[in-house]
Amino acid sequence: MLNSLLTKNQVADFKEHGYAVIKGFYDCRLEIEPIQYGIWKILKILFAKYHIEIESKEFSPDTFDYGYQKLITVNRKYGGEVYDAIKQIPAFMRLISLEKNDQIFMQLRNTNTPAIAAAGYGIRIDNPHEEKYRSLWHYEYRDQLRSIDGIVFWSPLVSLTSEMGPVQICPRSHFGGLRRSYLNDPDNPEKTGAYAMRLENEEALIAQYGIVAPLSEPGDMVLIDFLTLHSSGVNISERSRWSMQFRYFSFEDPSGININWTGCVANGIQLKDIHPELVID
Ligand SMILES: O=C(O)CCC(=O)C(=O)O
Ligand SMILES: [Fe+2]
Repeated sequence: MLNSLLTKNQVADFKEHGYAVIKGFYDCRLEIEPIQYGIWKILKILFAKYHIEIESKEFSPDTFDYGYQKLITVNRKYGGEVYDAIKQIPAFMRLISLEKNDQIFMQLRNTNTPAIAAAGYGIRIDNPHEEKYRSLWHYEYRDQLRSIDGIVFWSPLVSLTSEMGPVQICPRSHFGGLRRSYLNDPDNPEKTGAYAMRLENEEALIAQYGIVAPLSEPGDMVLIDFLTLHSSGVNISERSRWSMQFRYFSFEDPSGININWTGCVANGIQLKDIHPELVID
């Protein structure tokens, strides 16, 4: 028997729009703060390691990233070290595998075989005015594979403002199915690998569906269907946009069984090896 965590309306809303915002899904004090605290401690270690003078401040969930802007101003590479480290915080791994995530996935996909995409989880740090790692328009299956019936779980660690460039979503675009992409993006030569892929007819698709960019705060969760078009907004604020993402899919959908639930970038696999028909070279 499946527990129903979402209301009928929330389920219908997700199915109709290809995304949904669930307010207050996580308990900030019990489930989110330990992650923010873990980041705060890692930052302290790096400030000491690199002799960066930061006024010492008690931990507070609102300012857990205090000093991070200074750290990356000294050397942007230190930001990469933070990025690689923080996905290994135990409290983050616990959040990913909370039973209520399984339950919400089972309810939305009407399945009892949920899976968590291996290496498909992390904590993004979208720095102000930085283009290189910004995600261009994509649908998640293209970049993650595993199975078409997947869902992205996206949850912020800071209260988002529109200046921070919240994720942009094309409502109802999941009805359009699998779409083709160019491998390279001549407009963004600094982007490489999966970051460089560019959706075919991107401009026309965005015009067709329109864009929403829901604001959310710690504890909230944005669910995004694996076929829904979405991209990173542009962060024009003064603070980095810290957000967690992980992906669930089901073991029983034929699309996943057919490709042995293989991952894409995370498995060192290229989209064209699995779906040559989706790639324009
Ligand atoms: O947070 C972002 O800017 C992009 C997120 C995204 O594409 C995802 O979580 O799948
Ligand atoms: Fe995505």
